[in-house]
Amino acid sequence: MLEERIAELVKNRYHKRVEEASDKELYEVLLCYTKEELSRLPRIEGEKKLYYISAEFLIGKLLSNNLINLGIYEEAEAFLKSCGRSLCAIEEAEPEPSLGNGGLGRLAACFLDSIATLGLCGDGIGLNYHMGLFKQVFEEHKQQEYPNPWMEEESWLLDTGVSFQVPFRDFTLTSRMYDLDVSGYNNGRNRLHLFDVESVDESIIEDGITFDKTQVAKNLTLFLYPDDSDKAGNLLRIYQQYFMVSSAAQLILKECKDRGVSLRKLHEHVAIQINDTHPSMVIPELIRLLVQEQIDFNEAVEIVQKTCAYTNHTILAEALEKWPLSYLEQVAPQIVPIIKELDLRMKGRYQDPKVAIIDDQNRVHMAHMDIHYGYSVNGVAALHTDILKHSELKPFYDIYPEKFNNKTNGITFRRWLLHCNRELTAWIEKRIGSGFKENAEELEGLMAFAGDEAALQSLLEVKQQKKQELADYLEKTQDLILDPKSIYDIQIKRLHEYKRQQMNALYAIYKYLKIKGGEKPKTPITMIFGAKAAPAYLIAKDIIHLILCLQELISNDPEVSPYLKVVMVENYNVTMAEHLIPACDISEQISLASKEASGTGNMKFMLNGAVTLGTEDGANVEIHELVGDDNIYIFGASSERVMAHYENHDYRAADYYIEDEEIRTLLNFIISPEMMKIGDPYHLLRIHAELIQKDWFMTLLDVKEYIQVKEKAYEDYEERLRWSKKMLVNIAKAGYFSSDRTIAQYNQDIWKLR
Ligand code: GL4
Repeated sequence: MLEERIAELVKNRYHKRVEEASDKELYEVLLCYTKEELSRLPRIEGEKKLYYISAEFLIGKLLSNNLINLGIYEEAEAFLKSCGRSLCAIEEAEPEPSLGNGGLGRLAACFLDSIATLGLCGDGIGLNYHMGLFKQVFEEHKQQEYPNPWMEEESWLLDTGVSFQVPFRDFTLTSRMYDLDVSGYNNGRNRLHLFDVESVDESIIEDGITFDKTQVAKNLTLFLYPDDSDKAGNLLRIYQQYFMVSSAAQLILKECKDRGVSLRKLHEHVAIQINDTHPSMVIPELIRLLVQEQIDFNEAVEIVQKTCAYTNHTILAEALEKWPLSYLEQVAPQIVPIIKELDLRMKGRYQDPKVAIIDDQNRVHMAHMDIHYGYSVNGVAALHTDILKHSELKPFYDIYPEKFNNKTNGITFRRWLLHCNRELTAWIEKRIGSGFKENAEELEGLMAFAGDEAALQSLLEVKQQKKQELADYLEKTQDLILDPKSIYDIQIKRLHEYKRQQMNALYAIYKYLKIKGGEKPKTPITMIFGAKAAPAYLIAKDIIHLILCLQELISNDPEVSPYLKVVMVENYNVTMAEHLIPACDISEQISLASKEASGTGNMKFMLNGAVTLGTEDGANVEIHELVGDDNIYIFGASSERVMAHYENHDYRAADYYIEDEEIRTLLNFIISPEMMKIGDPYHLLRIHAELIQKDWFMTLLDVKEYIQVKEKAYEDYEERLRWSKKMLVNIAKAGYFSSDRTIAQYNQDIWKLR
């Protein structure tokens, strides 16, 4: 069936045999075939339906993922192989939809996979950005940004023909709904609805990724907003958000009507998850639409309150959206009186200005609206939820303790193990059978092999193979040469000061100087970075510059380069992560404690047998608890200590610089003659000054312990079988971080879908 249909499609479309078609042609045929198969899956139905609204769905490439979930990957691979073709090579032809910035967007994609896999009736709702997150190119050791289109003539999108009128102050736009089928693993399907405007005009893109921000009808869905944790407020963002939630609210009410559900009982048939505050305007918008449906205002508020649940993903102040009321008035004045009324009601009840929706500067605190007018508030890891309850959102927790709950993040094992690491999957299957594919907790069964030398030895061989594959891939795609015999130490994530790539760069300087001084590591070290910086985040771009200069300096130094290599991969994205993670030995999770809400890369690495080097932050805390002290490298100041420093304003980076000679040496190397020759003095001087004078995320507080603990990890790496046991324990304990577990908990505690 599969064989005949694929051969037929190749023949009809290209008048060729499978053997003769190009990889691109075969990709298009597989796309078409897979879409047909997806459409045959039953839609998941239910009395109650979840709508997961998110401004980002970082879905990544979809072909393999769908083939796996449909249960036909092996068959397709074998057939193609029999024609002399490689499914991996064909996959390369698929463009990656990068419709998200980082963890938050990727989490939404993992969740959709798990919702369908668990057979829960739930669709995603977002925006159909024409350009995914910008394409990153390095020019003169600096990041440059270019547009990143992903929609080709043929894509996974299905035009539903469904459309809605979205009223703005100065004009009305028609939204059009495009769908992606979301397959569950051996289960039915849900959908991701992506709304678009027909009038979008890609020709208004000027130099790089700049465009006329005022032409809203032409730019509304043109770009994904390229900021992750620091989101500068602006009107376009509000246009996007209102467009998304108005379309969402109209769709939800339409589907209820189609199902014959009384809107007065909306909450019995619908749960809406608000993913961070980007979709928060769905609250006033739904109230507005319910009132239009002749429902009394008070009742509308109550209905919405029982329908909406909010997830917080960060405590970074700059990421907590606060829109000036005047901006909202300019974009969607119809929801302003509703927001004002919601605010007044709460001001009547609670005098504490910290819980006001509209503050004394007339800014609307979106999260506050979500908490007052939703029924659930969750954080994304145990530590993060504790910080929300007892510090960031304490005044709210005091009012509504029952609304607060934790949902530690998770990842889909279909993509982050079965797809990206087939060798490890086979290794596991050989030892504990295939049950772990349905029930991730079964990975625990691997603990029985912790003392099995043959198993540990072959686990090392799997890792070695993945390291070789990464080296081949990077050589082919980026002209980078890696030594597969070296330790792969990897830090991949968005570039942000709180994630502290700069601290890792200081380690590179430390090691460089040691090697120069004659202390050579037993096993060579490869430090791999991958990160995009928000285009307007200058210090983050300086850190990229620093890393790229170190890369060049070290690779041109014959004394050092056999022992140390620094590489920064260009345009880090989901596809690149799928190559890097299986090959990793040491996973860098070194954020300043309290700042990384959860992290999800940490989970992907662990699942693939990397050992974490990290702070007690986000989900690292839970990883530490699960694997125990022997199987993780922990360092750094505690979140309590860090928060106390912020509270007391008593962290002074300059003191460390002045008092500690070693720290001074490392920092001053940034502006040494050899670095200044390679790099741009303006940027190197700026990052140097920043680290001494501000260092807002306390690099210098932790850097020495970091170096010490990292050295210990490298030393332990030498004992190969003992190291392999650490790898095994990490894999065995990773089951908890399956997004299937996370979603089951969301459903049990929040959505209650069945
Ligand atoms: C983030 C957090 O920074 C990250 O720790 C978390 O894992 C992710 C998903 O919950 O959400 N918050 C924002 S904003 N961007 C993220 O990636």
